[in-house]
Amino acid sequence: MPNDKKENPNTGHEKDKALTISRRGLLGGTAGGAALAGLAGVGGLTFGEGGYLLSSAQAAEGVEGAVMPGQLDEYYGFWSSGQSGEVRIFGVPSMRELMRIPVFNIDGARGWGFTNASKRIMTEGLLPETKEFLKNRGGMFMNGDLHHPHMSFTDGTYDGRYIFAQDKANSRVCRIRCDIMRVDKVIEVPNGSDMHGLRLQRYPRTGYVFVNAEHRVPMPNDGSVLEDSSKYKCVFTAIDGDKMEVAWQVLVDGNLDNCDADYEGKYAFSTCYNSEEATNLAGMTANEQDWAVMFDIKAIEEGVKKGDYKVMNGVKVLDGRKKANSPYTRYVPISSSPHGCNMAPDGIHLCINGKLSPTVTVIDVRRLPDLFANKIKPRDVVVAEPELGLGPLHTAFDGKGNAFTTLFIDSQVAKWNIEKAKQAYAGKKVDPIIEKLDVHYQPGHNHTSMGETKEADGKWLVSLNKFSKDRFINVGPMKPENDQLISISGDKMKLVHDGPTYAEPHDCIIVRRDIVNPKAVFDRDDPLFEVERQWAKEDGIILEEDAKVIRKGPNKVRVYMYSLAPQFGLEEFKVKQGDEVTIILTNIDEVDDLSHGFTLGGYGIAVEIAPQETVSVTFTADRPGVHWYYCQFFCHALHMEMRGRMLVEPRNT
Ligand code: RUQ
Ligand code: CUA
Repeated sequence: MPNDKKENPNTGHEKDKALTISRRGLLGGTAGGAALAGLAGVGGLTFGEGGYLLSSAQAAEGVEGAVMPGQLDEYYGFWSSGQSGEVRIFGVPSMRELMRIPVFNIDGARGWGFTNASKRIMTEGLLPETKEFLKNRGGMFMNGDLHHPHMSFTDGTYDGRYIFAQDKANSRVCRIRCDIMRVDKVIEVPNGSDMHGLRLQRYPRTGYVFVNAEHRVPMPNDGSVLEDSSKYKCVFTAIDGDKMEVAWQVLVDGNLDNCDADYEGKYAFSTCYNSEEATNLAGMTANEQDWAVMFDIKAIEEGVKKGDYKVMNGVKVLDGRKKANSPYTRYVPISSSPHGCNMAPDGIHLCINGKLSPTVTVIDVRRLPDLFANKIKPRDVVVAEPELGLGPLHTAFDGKGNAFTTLFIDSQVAKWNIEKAKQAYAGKKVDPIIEKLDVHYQPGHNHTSMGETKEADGKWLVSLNKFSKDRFINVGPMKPENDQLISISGDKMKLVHDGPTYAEPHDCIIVRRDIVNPKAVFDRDDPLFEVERQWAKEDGIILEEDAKVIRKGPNKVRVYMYSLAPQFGLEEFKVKQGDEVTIILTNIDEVDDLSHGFTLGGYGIAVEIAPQETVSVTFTADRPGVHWYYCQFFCHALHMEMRGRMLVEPRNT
């Protein structure tokens, strides 16, 4: 029964016991600390040396790396946010949410979806027909469904350049620059519907961004087909991550779900359900077996070179369907409806998570050349298939030969050993399962520190749980998800932290902090504001010094100003009713953390201007009168005074 409440030692009265410890005990320094040692590890509340109450971290006994207030985390976590459409930056192991990166959403705090740069980024990569569709809808999608954020690789490990993620709702893929933690590219992927699984080429570098169209749609999707399922198609897409253009697509049978790639740059893989190619639930789950699709990257590149493709919507599409008998794909039968697809850091073992089957199927990717050469049968690539529990969705790795699989229905994580699972598959009497730990509740993805790289370090495991139920005080019918942090460095898994999250992290990555080195202030020549630099050049303006209104025509003005705490370059300016006004703002403060904002009252406009950044925003001044603009980020003792007036003069006076 899903959603059953689990009896767990980490909940309930144990916590209350911790709460009844007297304040004197807390203040009692070492003695108190020693007295409390017996309680350590029993709940979210534990005590560090000197009796500090550690509410935000894993101070449980024996767990290294407690993060005290003022201390910095060892890892960056990049969390998806599902329907919220953004990427969130967490500190791990403290599990503190540090920042949000707006991506497919509109963010009124930051001006994402308001500034000219963000509007350009969100729209320029859309397909022509989508642009047409959005014409009378504000020109932009207002929502997204971001599931899978992953960092670019070089030679099998994270390189700190980019994060790529997809949007299932409107079939897009974005790229985030890690040097400034902003999106710089968004493209819509043609010929497929609802981009879901996304993983990256690991070797020699990223390279390709692999993304799966989840839902099969008629091709062409012009409204003439509903019932004829033979016209419904599904594509696997490779995007060139440097150019942010689709490199090629491969037609496949079934519904693609999740994907991954090997450590040698030779193969990519996808789980696939709905081999029935049905359009309703009963149909989709009718077959006992679905499959995982293996893609031969080199063969596909050869095929592209030889011209073995059709161009559809400007993209080269190769035929990798079963009946095409192509050199591009092989279909490995897997029990009905596999979901997660996770490559182990050993570069050998690919784990296909059963979802409706209690098993994880382990494929040895070294056997793939023989499979593609037709020397062995598809199932011959399987080297283990341990039965772990109900609802295996995703698997993470510690880099020491162990795997951690989420069991959605059992509300558990199962730790198991890959080598032992292989022995059991070969007929030996060994149990590959090492330990199971309750999580709260219904885990989807999980992820280990550096776990999808060759530098997997086996320290932390995050379980992204879909339900929180009784873990927090009731906040109404809609409750947060619950992300739990588990220490995996010892012999036993140890749950050390609950982290409530807003809708809805699906996937996350945990990256060593030395790999990620964002800037504290912008470089003045950042490409993000190249357009504004061009305008300034054209208008003879020095962005860092000038505060001026430049009339560009009878109905068009550009207003240049800088911001320097606690003042804008212009305390007032005049425009005419009906003018198209572009305000170009440059924050000349150079101090770390000194962002300003520009909110224009009654005009629905708000933007953020980070130190040394230039942003612009364009609107029509169709409301006459005096309109105050003010800085909405508290920046100075005189922050409230950081404001000015826009006078919009009526047109016919
Ligand atoms: S999927 S809960 Cu959207 Cu990554 Cu598996
Ligand atoms: Cu600038 Cu507040």
